[in-house]
Amino acid sequence: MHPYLDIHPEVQQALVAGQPVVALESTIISHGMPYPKNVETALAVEAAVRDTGAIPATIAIFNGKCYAGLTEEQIRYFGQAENVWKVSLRDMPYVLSKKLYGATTVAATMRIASLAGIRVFVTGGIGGVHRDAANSMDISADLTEMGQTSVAVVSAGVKSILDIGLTLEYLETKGIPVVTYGQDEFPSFYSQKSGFTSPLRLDTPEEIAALLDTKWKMGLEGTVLIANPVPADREIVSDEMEIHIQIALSAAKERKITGKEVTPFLLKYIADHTKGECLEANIALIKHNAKVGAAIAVAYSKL
Ligand code: PSU
Ligand code: MN
Repeated sequence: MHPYLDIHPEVQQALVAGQPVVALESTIISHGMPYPKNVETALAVEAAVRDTGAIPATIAIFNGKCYAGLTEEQIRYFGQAENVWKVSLRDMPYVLSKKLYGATTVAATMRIASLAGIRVFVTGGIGGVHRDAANSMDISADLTEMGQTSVAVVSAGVKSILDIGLTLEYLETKGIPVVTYGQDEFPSFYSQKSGFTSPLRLDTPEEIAALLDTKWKMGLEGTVLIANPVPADREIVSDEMEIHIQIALSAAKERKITGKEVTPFLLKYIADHTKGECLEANIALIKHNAKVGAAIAVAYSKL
């Protein structure tokens, strides 16, 4: 076992037996959603993974170790504690060596999932190329990590707080296949539409599992981004979202928010100013992603 890794016994057992396991991130719990909805959602997402026949492994850092698989009590802690770091790759050595509490982003969760031998990871939204990145150079470490670590990422597409077009260009540069599940258009998190055609489309978990298997057997390291559109009855149309996003972006600029604070600030600002419908969409889409991701993990485990 890796000296900085602690795998939950149930997860370890599943991995040894070749059973499907789905990794889940913790930044969404500690920094992406308000309490108590964050804890309810994290537990519901784990349940959705189980219902679909896979074992969930929520990933976080504490006690100087990376944990793959948390207890309910630990998830509750991460949902309420004030002292939890948002940990991307850059923060990992500091938070580990100082034995602090760290909630892992997409990038850090992928790296830990990979160390543990987990091949499928489910989240809500990934980080990407920010609007105005030409000036701010704000490009999430999620994208560079996705170029090198071989863990599939299931998300609801790319949130339009980011520049979706530039994010798709960056994914292409990194050699990352982008597959939309069941439709031609790439989704934009709250909305099924984004105005961009998805580079690829597949309609079944089995076809996606075959793509993963082929990619990795070819020695093509890195992720496949699987974009799963938000359920139709929870969708918020892009024009309506754009108004909220513009206001949130101006607020961030006015308050001189920079670096790792940008994404959590925008997410919280939008959630606080939209009377809960964005939060409800967020919860619905991540549960939906959990089901699709678990079905992909099940199909992949049979290959
Ligand atoms: N987008 C969301 N919800 C989230 C995040 C992004 O819709 O919770 C979180 C994820 O953990 C993602 C991180 O990995 O924000 C990206 O942060 P940054 O942009 O600082 O790399
Ligand atoms: Mn950033």
